[in-house]
Amino acid sequence: MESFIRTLPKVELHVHIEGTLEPELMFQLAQRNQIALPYDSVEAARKAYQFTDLQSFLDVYYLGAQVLQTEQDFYDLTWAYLLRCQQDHVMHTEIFFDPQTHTQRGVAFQTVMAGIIRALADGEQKLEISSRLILCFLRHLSEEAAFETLAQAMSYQEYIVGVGLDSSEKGHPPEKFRRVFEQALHAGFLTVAHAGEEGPASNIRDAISMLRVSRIDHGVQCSQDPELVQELADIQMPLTVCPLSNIKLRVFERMADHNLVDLLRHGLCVTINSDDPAYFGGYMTDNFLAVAHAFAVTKEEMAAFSAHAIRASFLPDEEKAKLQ
Ligand code: ES4
Ligand code: ZN
Repeated sequence: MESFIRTLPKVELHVHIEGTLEPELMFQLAQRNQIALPYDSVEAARKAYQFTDLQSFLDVYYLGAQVLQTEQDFYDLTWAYLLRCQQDHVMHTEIFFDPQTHTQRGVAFQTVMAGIIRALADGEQKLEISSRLILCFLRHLSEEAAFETLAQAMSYQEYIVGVGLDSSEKGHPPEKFRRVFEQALHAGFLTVAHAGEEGPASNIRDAISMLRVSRIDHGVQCSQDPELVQELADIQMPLTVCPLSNIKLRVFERMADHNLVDLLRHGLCVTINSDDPAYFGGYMTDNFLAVAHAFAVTKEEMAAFSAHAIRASFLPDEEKAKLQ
C-alpha cells in the first residue's frame, strides 16, 4: 500500500500557497527582507506550530506571510511547492492565493501575481506539472474589500480560473459575499468556498445556493445534516478534504475519527488535499498515507480519491483525459 500511494498520480485541489512556506524559507526571506520574526530558530518556529482551532492557526499563518515582499519571494515560495509536488507525484495542482494578506501590507497585487505566475510557467515547462490559480477572499474582511480585490483580478482573468473564500468561517457566512460572487460569476470566474470546516453544515448549503460553488473546500461538517450528505452524493458535489489539517486544527481528535472514508463509501466525490502543508506536517503523499494508516481502505479506494480529484478539477475534459 505504501509504495502504491507514493507513486499514485495525484491532483491537488486545496492548497494555500502561503501555507506552503516552510520555516527554512521563512527565515531566509526574513533575512533577505530585513524582517523580524518572533522565533529564534527554524526549530522554534516548528515547535510553535501547535494549534487549538482555526483562528489559532490563522494568527501564525498571517504572521509568517509577512516575510513575502518581492516578486522573487513569491516565485521562490511557489517553486519550492512545485518541487514537492514532483516528489509526491502530483501531476496537476489548483492553488489558492490570498492577495489581501499582501495588498493590506503594501505589497502590490501585480508583485504577488507575477512571482506566482512565473513559477507556475516554469512548473509546466520544466516539471510538466499543470496548474490553475484560485483567488481567495479573506472572509474576515469586508464585502467592500472583496469587491476591490475582485476589481484587481479582472486584468488577470487569463491566469485566475476562479475565486474562493477562506479565513475565519465562524461569524462570516457565505451570505456576506453573495454579491461579490454574483459579480465574479458574471465575469466568468468559477467559484469555490471553504464551508463546513469548523462552521455549520448550513454554510455548505448556502455556499451551493448563494455562491454557486463548483466545489466545497473541507465540507466535513456535512455529517451534521444527513439529508445534506445525501444531496452532496446526488449532485456529486466535490469535497476537497484535508485530513492532516483537520487533525492539527482539532476538527477531529484522531485520524480514526475522521469521516472522509465514510463519506467516500456513501458515494460522495471526496478528494484528499494538503491545505497548509508547511504548518500541518505533510504534503499530498503524507495525507494519503495518514488516511491509509488509520483506516482499512483498499488500493481501489485510495485511487478513487485521485480519480475524483481529476474529475473535480477545473481542467478542460481533454486535459482530464490525459491524467486518467
Ligand atoms: C486555511 Cl485551514 C484554512 N481554513 C480557512 N482558511 C485558511 N487559509 C489558509 N488555511
Ligand atoms: Zn484551506
